[in-house]
Amino acid sequence: MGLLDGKIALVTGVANRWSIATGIARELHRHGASIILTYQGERVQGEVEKLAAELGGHAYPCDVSSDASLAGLAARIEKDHGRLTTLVHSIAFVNKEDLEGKVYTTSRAGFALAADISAFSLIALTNALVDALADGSSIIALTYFGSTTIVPNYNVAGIVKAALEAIVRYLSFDLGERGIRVNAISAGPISTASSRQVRDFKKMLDKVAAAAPLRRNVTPEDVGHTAVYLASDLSLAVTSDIHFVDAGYHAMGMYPEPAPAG
Ligand code: 0WD
Repeated sequence: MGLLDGKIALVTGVANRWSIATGIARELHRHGASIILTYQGERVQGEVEKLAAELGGHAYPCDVSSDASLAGLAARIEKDHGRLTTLVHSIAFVNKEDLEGKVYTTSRAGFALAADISAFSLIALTNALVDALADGSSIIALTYFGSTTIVPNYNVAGIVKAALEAIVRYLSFDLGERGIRVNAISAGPISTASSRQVRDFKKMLDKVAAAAPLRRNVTPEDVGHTAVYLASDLSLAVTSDIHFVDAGYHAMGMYPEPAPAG
């Protein structure tokens, strides 16, 4: 018996095998869930279809910046599956120039784009799929510590993650009467196509591995394990929460001195 037997999970945000969503989809599947993946466009379609085939699942197009695309996804889900029990939002986008320099140089258009794709999309995706979600379902979003703290170079990405976390809380209230839980996983830094856009990302990885209580970085698989818990009936009373999977880094108030050379 798998922990997620009978669950039907829609996982967004797979771009390639390094994506956090890939680790989540693999772990949900390993514990018994049926997997439906979405891909943003033709650029990533092949990789996503490959993973879907490997997991015995399905892959459908969905660009969260398009209402027509979201409606198309909802229609496919209704026709092919009838219902969902798990929805994973693992999507973010910020213009590269807005991940450098000063926050006050962020353009109006750059801010709007980042907010639309990285935060509003959770509202849009939920609205599109709310009728497909069974009572007692679980919605899981991906966030980062730069939402509530200053992480140099994360800039507008952190600002819109703050909005995403607020959306998690408000959605949890809206959907709570149906027993639908809404939580976010705040992952530590992981090397992916998106995160490598952040200047000095490699240094961030090294700092976390040196300073975190567990003295290591985390992996998409680590995030997947927590997603299994949040998707399962073990977390039926857990909602509105930001759940850290960052080797404990968020709890540090001061960082240890680096070991002396030699
Ligand atoms: O250190 C990290 N990697 C962390 C990531 C630490 C903590 C949180 N996160 C978050 C990200 O902010 C994001 O919300 O995890 C989520 C997944 O990010 P990832 O796995 O690091 O990045 P990546 O593999 O690039 O997947 C993000 C995907 C896009 O990938 P590309 O590389 O093609 O931009 O988000 C998808 C797309 O597949 N995406 C969209 N999907 C649908 N519609 C859209 C869109 N308009 N835009 C981007």
